[in-house]
Amino acid sequence: MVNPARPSLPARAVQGVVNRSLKVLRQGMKVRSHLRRGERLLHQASKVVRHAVQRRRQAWKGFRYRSRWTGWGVSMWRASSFVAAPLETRERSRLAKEFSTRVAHAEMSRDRGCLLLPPTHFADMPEVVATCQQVFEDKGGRVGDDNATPNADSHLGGRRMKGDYLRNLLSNDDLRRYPRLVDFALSDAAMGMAASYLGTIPHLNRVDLLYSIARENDDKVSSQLFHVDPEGLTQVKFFINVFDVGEGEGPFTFIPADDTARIIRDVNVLRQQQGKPHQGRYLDEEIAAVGANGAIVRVTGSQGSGVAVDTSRCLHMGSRVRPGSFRLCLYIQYCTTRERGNAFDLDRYKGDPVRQFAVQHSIASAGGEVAAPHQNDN
Ligand SMILES: O=C(O)CCC(=O)C(=O)O
Repeated sequence: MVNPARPSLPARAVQGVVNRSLKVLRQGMKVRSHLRRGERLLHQASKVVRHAVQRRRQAWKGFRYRSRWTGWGVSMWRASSFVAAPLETRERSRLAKEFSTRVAHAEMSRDRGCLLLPPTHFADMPEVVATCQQVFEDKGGRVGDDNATPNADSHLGGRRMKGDYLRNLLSNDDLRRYPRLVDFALSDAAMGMAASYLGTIPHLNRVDLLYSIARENDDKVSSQLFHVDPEGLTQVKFFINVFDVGEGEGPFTFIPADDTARIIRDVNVLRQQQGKPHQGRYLDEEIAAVGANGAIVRVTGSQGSGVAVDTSRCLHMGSRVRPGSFRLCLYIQYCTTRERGNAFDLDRYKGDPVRQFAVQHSIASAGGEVAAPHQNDN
């Protein structure tokens, strides 16, 4: 007898297949939602890790920055660099003493952290300036080009910095093509000044041509605002004007080290009173608010004029170029710490212990982008 309530065999078979398919589908959906949840969790976890790393980096940067202005911080950073390479550190400072007493050079003021350089300061400056001008022309730069705006001057290459108002024109290959510029950076008169001030044979970190043009906007960004550089406790940079520089060309502008120490202290107090957070850039209004406008020095002057300045200790800014103008600076950086910079031709200075010390670590950065945090938005 056939049970009328019971479905037929084929119907039951179809039902079974449908039920099993639905079960597989439900399980599939469950797995998918688990996967989705897993993906979300992974995304959240990586966000947390990224933020933690970023916060740590920020805190470390803040600590490094603030500790430099305290007595204990200076001692700590000095000790740590000695511990990292005790023999090399000792040999560098021994050699610096011997070198800077042997060669003729001018002295940067230790208190002020700077020395203004008239165009006649270095005997070989006319030749150095002529080389810089030649390189500029070879790269497509036009002297007397009053259309040097970000759009009109796109014929000039170089690494563009943030805001597109400042470019580094020279590559490592350029420096090999024009060895005169590195030779000048390592000359007795230039290196002697840096070694004597820093008390060590420094690392020659960068030799470049800084090309500054007007920004389309009038607001000030990045290195157009006062700041101190993050590399080491102390360093020396040369900014040499390759063409005449007046106010319109956005001169390199700085505040000597003793005034800087006071200004940073006063602005930090002011910020605390106003409940503002710490930041590495100092606004013109803040400098004015602590009565420091009188301490500002603008490096205007004819071609070949410039400054040797400790940008780790002196607040500085520049490149506030007015429309229709541009500025070209020979830029040389000597560091007491190992930084990412140019890769120089080591063979050229073989057998000369002072120059060898200055360039020996530079090759480690071959092929990499140079670090220029001070010219970026940090
Ligand atoms: O553009 C300038 O003159 C300033 C550059 C600067 O801040 C730097 O190289 O440290």
